[in-house]
Amino acid sequence: MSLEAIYDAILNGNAPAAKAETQAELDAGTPAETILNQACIPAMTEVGRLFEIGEKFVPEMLIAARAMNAAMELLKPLLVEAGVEQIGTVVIGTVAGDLHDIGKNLVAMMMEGAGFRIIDLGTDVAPSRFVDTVKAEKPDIVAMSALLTTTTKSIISTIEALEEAGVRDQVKVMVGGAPVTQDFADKVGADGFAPDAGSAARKAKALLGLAA
Ligand code: B1M
Repeated sequence: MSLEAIYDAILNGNAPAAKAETQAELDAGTPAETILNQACIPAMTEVGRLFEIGEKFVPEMLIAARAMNAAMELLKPLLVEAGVEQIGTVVIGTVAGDLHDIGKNLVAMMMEGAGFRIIDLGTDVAPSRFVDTVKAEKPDIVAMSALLTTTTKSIISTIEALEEAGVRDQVKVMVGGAPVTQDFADKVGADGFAPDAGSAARKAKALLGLAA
């Protein structure tokens, strides 16, 4: 039992071990946030590095992601404070063409923990779905995640769709994901950007004028 064992289990795509080691670490009193930041996220980062240099392939990335999700099932209830007062509504999704959802799920979780009601549209979310949900649910924030350089274009088309539907001014738009930068956010006219899940929750509160 150790953070290293969780790291190894995710890196090797061993979901049962990832779950068992995470539970053992929690039972030993290690905070959920420590497990997330010192084992789970570094393991997925290493998976990405190995993919980049051709030492891991897509199926291995997928089973590593499943192992990460197995650990996250245990961590989520602890990261999200129970019964916090709702401070606003966030519609979140991974943009059209993009199936990555681990980072988006973490952002949603941290925002939920900060007190937001979350409407999670999932992955590969078409601009029209964001628009329809804004009209139906009147959220305070639309949060878009993109993990592929190619799908950052979907952020632009979603903002355009919100403008065309006449609802862009009714919401704050937040963007993030590995290829997204503050500079990109400024260029596409987003209201906010955050580099990671913790700062995304703080940014969401700041956009609504609430203390972070
Ligand atoms: Co993909 N993939 N993938 N992949 N994958 C990347 C993103 C890649 C960088 C790997 C690489 O080349 N090194 C690369 C993208 C290159 C690029 O475009 N620049 C890549 C590729 C190429 C692909 C495919 C095209 C591979 C192929 O089929 N040839 C394919 C595309 C499929 C598609 O989407 N249409 C693909 C598929 C997959 C899997 C399905 C196998 C799997 C996803 C499983 C899943 O998500 N359920 C997968 C995985 C696991 C990865 C890596 C290894 C890990 C991503 C991850 O979960 N990171 C990734 C390499 C890497 O990132 N190192 C890679 C951990 C997560 C916690 O971080 O998502 O960055 P991240 O989220 C962070 C921040 O970015 C931020 O907060 C999060 C938490 O701190 N954040 C926000 C995210 N959203 C935010 C929103 C905000 C604010 C902050 O406000 C709204």
